[in-house]
Amino acid sequence: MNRHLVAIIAAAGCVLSACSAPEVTVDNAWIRTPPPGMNMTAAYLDLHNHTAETITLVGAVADDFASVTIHESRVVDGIWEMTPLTSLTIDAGAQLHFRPGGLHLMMQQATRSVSQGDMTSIQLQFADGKLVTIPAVVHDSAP
Ligand SMILES: [Cu+2]
Repeated sequence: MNRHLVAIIAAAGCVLSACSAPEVTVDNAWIRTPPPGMNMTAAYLDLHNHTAETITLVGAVADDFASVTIHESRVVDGIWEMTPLTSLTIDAGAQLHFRPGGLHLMMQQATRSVSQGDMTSIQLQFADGKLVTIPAVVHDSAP
């Protein structure tokens, strides 16, 4: 077998197994159906940093919302408040869970109406320039 062919087979195997390269994965992404008459809502997901380095989430964009910001809900003096975050670091090997009542992506300025079962797309932006595009399904309540 010539060297060229070996290289091609190795490359093909790499595609099939995703090279098992360390990467950032996003699972269980969903967007809550915007309340009637509202053009904003929140998105939730699980983010897993499989790499050996700390990564920093710096923002996101979405197909169906003109504005996406990282928010954290917390209770301040007995009142629920949402704090915008400019970035979020995820340690090597760590997971972050965006959940109702905690971290979420604030989705504002909807550019089309979405409803239960619709698929939409979110693109996460990291400080190193990495972009991770994920599908998100629209649900009336937490799936
Ligand atoms: Cu919010």
